[in-house]
Amino acid sequence: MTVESTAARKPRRSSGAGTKRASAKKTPQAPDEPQLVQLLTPEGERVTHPDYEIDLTADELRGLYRDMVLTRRFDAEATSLQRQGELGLWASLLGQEAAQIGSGRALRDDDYVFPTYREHGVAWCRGVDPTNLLGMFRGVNHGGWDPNSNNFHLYTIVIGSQTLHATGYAMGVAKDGADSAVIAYFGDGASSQGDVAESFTFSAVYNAPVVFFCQNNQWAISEPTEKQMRVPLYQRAQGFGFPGVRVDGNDVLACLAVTKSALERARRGEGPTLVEAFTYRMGAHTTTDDPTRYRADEEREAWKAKDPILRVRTYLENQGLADAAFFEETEAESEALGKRVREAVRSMPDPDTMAIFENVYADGHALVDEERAQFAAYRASFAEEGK
Ligand SMILES: Cc1ncc(C[n+]2csc(CCOP(=O)(O)OP(=O)(O)O)c2C)c(N)n1
Ligand SMILES: [Mg+2]
Repeated sequence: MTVESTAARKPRRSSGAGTKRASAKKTPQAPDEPQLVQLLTPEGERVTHPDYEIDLTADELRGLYRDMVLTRRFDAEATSLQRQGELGLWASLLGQEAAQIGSGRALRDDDYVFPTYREHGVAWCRGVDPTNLLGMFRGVNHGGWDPNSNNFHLYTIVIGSQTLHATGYAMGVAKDGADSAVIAYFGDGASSQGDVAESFTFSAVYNAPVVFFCQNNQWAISEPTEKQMRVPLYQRAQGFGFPGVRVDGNDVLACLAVTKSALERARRGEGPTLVEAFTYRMGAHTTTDDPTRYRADEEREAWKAKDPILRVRTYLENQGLADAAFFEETEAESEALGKRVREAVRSMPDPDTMAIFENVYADGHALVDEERAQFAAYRASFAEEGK
């Protein structure tokens, strides 16, 4: 069944700098709101779709639930660690668990992922140890994992640029004659970047095996989607000559089914697909942001009713696919994960301050040498002052 989007429409931002709170005015549902693919309703009811079906075992369903719970717990721990001064910054994925776990679990080991900075759930699916995600946010390294060990590229902060990396990589995959696929994650805000438009063009004309997975979480920091687009995001693909589909980004089953289908299309050599996962950023943009300054509490509340984890739990319970012991075990496991992450972050050693100059160029560079010497002299000046 294809259902009408029930997304709450954002109230317009109130004008005037320094306005404390956006008005709570609710805009009624637009009649031409595009349709989205859904397989599990917010009430935990299983529905069907003519183009996307998925048949999962009870074990697999419980696995998706567990993935989402553990990812959410990890994310909450990281937010707390930032508040305690253990991390410099954190970008929470709260609310986007289904989009990330659904798409992440659709991937094969030999597929390659190009994430942004918020893809903690996808990293989890790739087998990247969650503690490795935190080094960069603590400022002790530039990315704590080897991208090629898990086919999961380093987090990319430069908005949209990873879509070009993914496109180039996918063109290489096709030239190698491999049947693996590539997935690029990006946000609604990123979709306005020239890099994204360029990667759409190149991937279309070169038939690159890439899936563009856009998590439309409704906000790009304080900019709402009305400031990014005049047509629904997934429809942009049409102008580039490849299909676009909007999926309920809070429905892990639909995200899994739609991403699988897009990846298979890429493997068959039929080129790129744009998947728009319609979801919501429940938290702040990052820990430096205060969303109460630009969005209404009512909007967040409306999305809370579409929680991605709760609907799976309801489904598992109603269908008798999981018992109380399973939920207790998952809870205990998530507490243990929180503890492990906490301890790992606190015991991360400080890097040598001179290490920042290493690995800038493979063969070194005179300018970097000069900067290294300057910085060494600067540091030494403190020691001299202290004498
Ligand atoms: C090229 C570039 N411009 C601006 C920024 C600053 N910036 C960081 S996050 C962000 C918003 C991104 O929004 P979206 O793509 O919707 O992703 P989300 O954070 O919502 O997941 C911006 C503008 C940046 N990092 N890179
Ligand atoms: Mg966004």
